[in-house]
Amino acid sequence: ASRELSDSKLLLPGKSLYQALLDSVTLCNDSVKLQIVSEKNKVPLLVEIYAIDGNIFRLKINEISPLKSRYEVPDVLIKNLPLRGKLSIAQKETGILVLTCANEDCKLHITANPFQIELESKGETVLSVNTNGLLYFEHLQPPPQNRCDISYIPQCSVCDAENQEDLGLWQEEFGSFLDIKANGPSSIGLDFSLHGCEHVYGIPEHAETLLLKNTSDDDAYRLFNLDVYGHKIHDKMGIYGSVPFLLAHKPNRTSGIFWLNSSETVVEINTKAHVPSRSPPAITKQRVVPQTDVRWMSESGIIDVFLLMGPTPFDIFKQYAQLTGTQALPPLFSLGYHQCRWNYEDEQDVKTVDTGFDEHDIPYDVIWLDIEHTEGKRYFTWDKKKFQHPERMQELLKRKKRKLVVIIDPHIKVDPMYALYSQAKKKGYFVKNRKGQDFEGICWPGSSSYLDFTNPEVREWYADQFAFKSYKGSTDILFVWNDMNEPSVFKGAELTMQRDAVHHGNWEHREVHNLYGFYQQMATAEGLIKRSGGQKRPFVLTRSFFAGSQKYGAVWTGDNIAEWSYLKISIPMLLTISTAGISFCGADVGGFIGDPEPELLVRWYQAGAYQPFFRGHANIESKRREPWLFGDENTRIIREAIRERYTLLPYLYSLFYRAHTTAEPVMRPLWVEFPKEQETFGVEDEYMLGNALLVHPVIEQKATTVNVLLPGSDEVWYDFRRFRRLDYSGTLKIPVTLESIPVFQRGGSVVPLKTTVGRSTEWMTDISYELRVALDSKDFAVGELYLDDGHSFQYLHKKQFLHRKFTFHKNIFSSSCADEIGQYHTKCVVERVLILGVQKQPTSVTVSLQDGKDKEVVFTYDAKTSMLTLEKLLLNVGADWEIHIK
Ligand code: NBV
Repeated sequence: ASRELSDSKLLLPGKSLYQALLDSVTLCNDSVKLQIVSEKNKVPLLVEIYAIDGNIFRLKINEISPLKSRYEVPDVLIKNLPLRGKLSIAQKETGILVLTCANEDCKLHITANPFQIELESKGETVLSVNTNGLLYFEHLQPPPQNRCDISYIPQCSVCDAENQEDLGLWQEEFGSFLDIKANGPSSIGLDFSLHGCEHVYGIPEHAETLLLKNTSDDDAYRLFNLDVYGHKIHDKMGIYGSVPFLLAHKPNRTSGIFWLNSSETVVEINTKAHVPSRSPPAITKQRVVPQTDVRWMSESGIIDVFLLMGPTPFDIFKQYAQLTGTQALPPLFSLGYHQCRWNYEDEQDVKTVDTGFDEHDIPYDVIWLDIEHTEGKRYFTWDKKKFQHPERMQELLKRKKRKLVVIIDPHIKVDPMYALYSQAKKKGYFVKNRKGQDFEGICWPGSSSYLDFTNPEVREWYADQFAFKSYKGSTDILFVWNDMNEPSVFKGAELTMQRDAVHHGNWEHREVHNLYGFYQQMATAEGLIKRSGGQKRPFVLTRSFFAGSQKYGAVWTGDNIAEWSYLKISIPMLLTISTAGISFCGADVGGFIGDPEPELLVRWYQAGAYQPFFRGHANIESKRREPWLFGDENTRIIREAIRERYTLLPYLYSLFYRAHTTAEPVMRPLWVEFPKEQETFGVEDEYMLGNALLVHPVIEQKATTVNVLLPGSDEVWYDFRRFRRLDYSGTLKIPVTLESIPVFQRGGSVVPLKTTVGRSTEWMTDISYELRVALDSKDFAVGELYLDDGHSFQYLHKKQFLHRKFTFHKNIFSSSCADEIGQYHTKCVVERVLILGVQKQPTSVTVSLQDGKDKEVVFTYDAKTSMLTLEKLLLNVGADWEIHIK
């Protein structure tokens, strides 16, 4: 961590140095402004408070007149945040100011000395700011005298000797690297107290537990995007991506803190847990109300923080999405299985692997090409020996209704003969070093320069590179993978770009570091949309990400290892990424580095089949591991897992539609669905897929049983495969074999499935549906199905989609329209309905259709499992109908 950040640790909790000048309060149209001043340096800061629609407050703190403007993160927030309207003064006395906002039962108490803010909602203090007095703000100062000696820094006119003695604050050494800070020390920090909370989550990306840990005796969580090959587990140093969003939960409220800053950030957590007290608290002075204090510190920028008031977990997801956007709706194919390795060697290899899937009757949608497919790691090109006819190869895949993904990294080989390089060079599109020359670092192609994606003009130009006429050999089934975009710079300090490199607008790299990958994925996604004339949804996988990356595609967890512990940690990692707004996420199935033993590989496929992004991937040094290479039995079990994934696609796609429209994470921690059940708060070995399925992947070697927590005392759960009703809630020991994927359906839900699978998603368009109805204790169930053409934007522009609702109530199972606006014609039918939890054998089952006609339905009833099966239904999936059970 940078020196300021570690120095600031010396600031221990205490009385804040800052005082609010309540006389300076001004009420504006959309905000309240006031000044605060530090006792120590007397530099006044401007505080702005905004109330944003949907129970969100924004707090901005900046210098009133900085020497230069300080970086404010652009392009992450959705444009035109809906402001809730005026905040008004409810009370103003000496030293205290109370603000209320229209329509909401919210109050802000601002104390002058020390400066603190307390947020109250419906009479409850939810969160307070600067309670530990840790607000700090290094205001910009003129460079010290002796620094003027450095030849390329323009001679400074004003030098404030007093505060400028320490040249070390203006430059730092990292091994052989010298980081010269153009603006000098500029770090910021603030603390928050979350009242009543001892469970906090979020701030990916770390290979860490779901619940954030106390950092008092350990490292703070660091948010700094880095390429960490085989990253360690339980390490807080920070890996490829970062989302500075933290969620806090207690049984009656979820709240959130979104710290909008893209420079290196560290987060300290201090949880004071609930201490049960035998005597009244006043006597024992024991803490009966838990609290978590969170302290954020960033290397530079301004304090710009959003306080999300919930109160439910789903309100928090909506509020966060209101700020940063929702998950892009993925093209359907990208929810299928992806086959990747570094590298599929040549056209013949691609063809053989592709055929292998058919020969072994395993569905898959996409084959991937890693860096070796290019001419000397020049992206947008093909190795002419290995890939002589890329178009022909894609034509072949297209005929099989499959796709190709190729890797495109952000570093560009320094080679005047490489058109992309020479053009970018001429146009000045590379990041510069502090001397104003193109920054050069070592990466795969050798000496490389890095495109400055923070520049909108560069993004536009880059997007144009994906046009079919520019990107030779690309076709409309080719999609993209952005790797190494932390950015990774071999031999760089911490394997990344120097912080004093310079971007568009003269901003130093330190300011924008965590945004680099975000911008590359944005430009790539725009390129893919553009090349299709705005018609087709893109698919872009990125390794580095930031808040808002969900708008541009998918992320994966990078270079994990083929070991059981990495399979295990992938679950909390994906849950954390999901709750931070990025639903489309996955981990390399099998583990990227090393060679998984067959049992581990099988278990990883089973886990991956029930996770949002499902890709097998392997390192260049790893042995080949296509799913059929481990003997018939393992092939059969892997085939089953992948096929299960494909039958589940209607449910998964519907979940993605929900993530896209209402910001509900696809993969969710148990506590999100059971916010009042304390025993769920720390669960990270199982999760909910939507609100209907509980998944507990087997992640232990040679497991013969798993302990599954089935939460909720009035919930009913069913074994998803064996249909058995589990009249039990609490922890259940379930026997497992190598074939088992413990999945449970929640009573009260309807899960839409396909009755069989095809060779890829596109082969499955006309395959009929099965509806899996699981009754709750009141014999009720509800669920939905979303469908559209699977690849275009017509669902948006022309409302070409179907959104159906299925309800089981009073022995009638009905299909109705969930959204009248959507129109989509399909011949596809519901063929089978399985109803789980039917207490007695019906005497008759009839179906009534829209035309008023009734028809008998053939049914079977299994008393042992209480399952009613209705078959050969042939009910159009877009039509209204009712099935009466008597
Ligand atoms: O492009 C090669 C690999 C890629 O396969 C992997 O998925 C990335 O995470 N890439 C990293 C660079 C090399 C890693 C040693």
